[in-house]
Amino acid sequence: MFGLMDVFLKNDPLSLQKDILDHVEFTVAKSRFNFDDFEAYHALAHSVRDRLIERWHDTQIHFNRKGPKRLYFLSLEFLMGRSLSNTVINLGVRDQFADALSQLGFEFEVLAEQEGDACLGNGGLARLSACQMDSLATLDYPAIGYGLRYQYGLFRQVILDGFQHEQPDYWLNFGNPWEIERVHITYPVKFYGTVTDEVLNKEKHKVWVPGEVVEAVAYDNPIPGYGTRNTIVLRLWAAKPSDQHNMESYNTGDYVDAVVNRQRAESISSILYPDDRSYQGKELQLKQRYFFVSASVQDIIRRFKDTHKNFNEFPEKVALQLNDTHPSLAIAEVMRVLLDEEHLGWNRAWDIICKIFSYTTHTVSSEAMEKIPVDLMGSLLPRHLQIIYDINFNFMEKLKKMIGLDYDRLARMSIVEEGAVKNIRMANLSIICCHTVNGVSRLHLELLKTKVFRDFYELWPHKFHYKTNGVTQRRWIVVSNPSLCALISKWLGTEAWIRDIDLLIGLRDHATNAELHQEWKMELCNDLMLVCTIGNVQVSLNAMFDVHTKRIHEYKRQLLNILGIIHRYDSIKNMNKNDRKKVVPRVCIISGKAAPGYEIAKKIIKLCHVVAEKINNDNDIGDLLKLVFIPDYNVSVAELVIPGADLSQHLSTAGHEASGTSSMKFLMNGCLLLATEDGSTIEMIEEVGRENMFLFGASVNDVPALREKGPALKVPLQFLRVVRMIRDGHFGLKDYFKSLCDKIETGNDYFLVGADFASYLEAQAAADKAFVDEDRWTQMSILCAAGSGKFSSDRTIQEYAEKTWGIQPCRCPS
Ligand code: 26V
Repeated sequence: MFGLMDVFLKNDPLSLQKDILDHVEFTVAKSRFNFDDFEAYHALAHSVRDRLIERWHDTQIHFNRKGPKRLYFLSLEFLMGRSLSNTVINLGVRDQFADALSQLGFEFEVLAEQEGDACLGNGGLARLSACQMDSLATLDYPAIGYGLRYQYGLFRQVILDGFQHEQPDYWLNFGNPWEIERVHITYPVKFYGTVTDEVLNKEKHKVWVPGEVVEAVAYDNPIPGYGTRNTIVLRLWAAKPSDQHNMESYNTGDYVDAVVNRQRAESISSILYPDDRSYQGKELQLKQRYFFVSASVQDIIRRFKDTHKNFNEFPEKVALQLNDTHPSLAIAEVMRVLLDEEHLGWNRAWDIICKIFSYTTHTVSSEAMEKIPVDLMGSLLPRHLQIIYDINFNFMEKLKKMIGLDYDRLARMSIVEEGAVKNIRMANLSIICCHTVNGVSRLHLELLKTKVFRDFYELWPHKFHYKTNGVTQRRWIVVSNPSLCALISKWLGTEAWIRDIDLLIGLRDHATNAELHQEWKMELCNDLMLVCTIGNVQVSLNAMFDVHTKRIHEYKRQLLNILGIIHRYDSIKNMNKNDRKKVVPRVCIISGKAAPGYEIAKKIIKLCHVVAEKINNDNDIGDLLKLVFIPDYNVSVAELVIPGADLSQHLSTAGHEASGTSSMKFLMNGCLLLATEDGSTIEMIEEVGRENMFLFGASVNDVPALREKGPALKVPLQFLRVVRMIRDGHFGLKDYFKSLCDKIETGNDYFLVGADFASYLEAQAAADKAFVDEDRWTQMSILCAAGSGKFSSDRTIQEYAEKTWGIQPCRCPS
């Protein structure tokens, strides 16, 4: 007999081998005497999943017994990447599985390569959600993540003749061993229809009679913590046709048409929108959001009602976090359920709303704030539109009493934007209804307070805070850079930093130690892996590996990097033999996707390719300079590139990057940063010291004045020269690149590429100089890793838990 908390599955080599072979035979349905790497990966993944499920059940039982306040993290995007290596490391069974596999004749790393990435998100915001889930689990917080189970993840980027093409990412093709389909956890989600007044127990109530109902099915993805038994869940919703609600069509219409129509329901969760700049007001996109929000809210309320008779305790048991405004319909949805289904009455429902929601914004500009056309909302979600109007009416009345009849300000702060097309401003709705609004770095909060949300900040200063982003050291050091992980543990004399990142600072004590320098340099030299993947381009191992990887955006200024590379190329060409001997060889790596409709970003990708073509084939340049574009940047590519980088670039025009998180991953891995003083970089300067970074460019306070200057702005001659080279067709396609060159023409250069060029080149020269002095470079690298502790998502999550969500750890006994 097993006791309740006994461990069910054993992790000795024989048990593991048997489990894997069982899964080969019965899950994958291949003979245990004959299976390939891919089949072995699936069997392995299922054996790991069994262990995850066991822990997750135990965690659920524990949470249910203790009944803590829970955090519900609502995000439309999660960029999880691969799961296998991360899971076995967090479960603490990596070596056991690797041994068991090697006795079966397989290599763990080879099987891990079989897994595809789960790319259910665009960029920074989505990867941040994934890091935060890891920290929530590791820190034992009772949390659940909610999202959408897209059938098509972010498009695959294919480069043909230097141009980006998009291909669908049908990632579920071969099955997904990391999810558990919950056929019995389903909720109906309503759309369209009309709202009527009905009298119930002598009270008037609104009744929403929908025009369409779609079923949401739960798919659970367990997320294990590290160094704890706690395993939480990311619950993703998939759409399927509703059996209960759409029967009528069979009686009236053509049977075959009716079935085909039913299938259309599934399209709601079929595709991730690939634009990370703007919401286009598309009906399907709004449907998707409400679908996810409604299913999540029903699930949350069902869980609460399992143990509570009324809603008095709701705010003590529930914290709802909105990851940007994308899930902000949840506010109107909770309000609707409390009013129309639970009959709580406006004041009581509103009181609850104001206590449970918090919101984090991930953008800096007001143009990027989401708006939903009133007409669209009124047709798809008629009851929600009424509720939002009521919230706005109450707010406006209150506001008039507070600020008087300042109509401009009232109009700016209204949830409803008047104009040719009336819109609902989702950020205003969120600020008005949430108890806390968080920015993602200190500078970001400053910009919110003084610019984008100024009116609201003046009204409610207490609502506005910031939690500087962080990333998980489990994935970004332990999983992706095992040799650095071992080195750090050796020198700190403990592995405890994997849960307690503050210990990393201990590396500072050894920053000048010759023995550590030796080992650290060896570690930095593991570029070899990277070189192998760079493929066709021959690169020198002595070169500086200079990496610039992120979504392609004008504000992220990949163009500045490419112009710098052209300048370097041009300078080398004009050098004599002796001077060339002093050049530090460089391998420049650029990687990132452009939104499919973002023309300028796509031109930047093509420019990168034509410049690479020219430089890499110029024998006169040889090893001194190479430029490589790695296609299809995703989490797995990042895991490969980040540990191998010597220098990484973060070039956003100051004031445009809310935080930036890739810089944190590079920093932890001892990679030096060449960066503008933007987003979280400002806080990095405080942690690692200005002298250990290569900083350049206009500061956020300089930017407006520089823009003001327009055509009078001074730009260096080198800048004019490299732009001229492109214009003159030095790299071909001069007509095609004309619009790109026009964008950085003096007077038109919104992102200040020309204004920052001279200072960019100086920072590059400083990096070259530091690289030649190996001891200095190594010391800087050690100090970067040592000072990176603040940028762990463990710190971020702890701050959110204590200051925003009011939740406590709830640790499952092991
Ligand atoms: C906007 C929209 C508009 C509606 C359609 C879907 C969508 C998706 C993304 C966005 C804005 C991009 C949000 C984002 O990823 N922001 C990044 O968030 C990071 C994490 O906080 C932060 O480090 C980056 O600076 C910020 O750009």
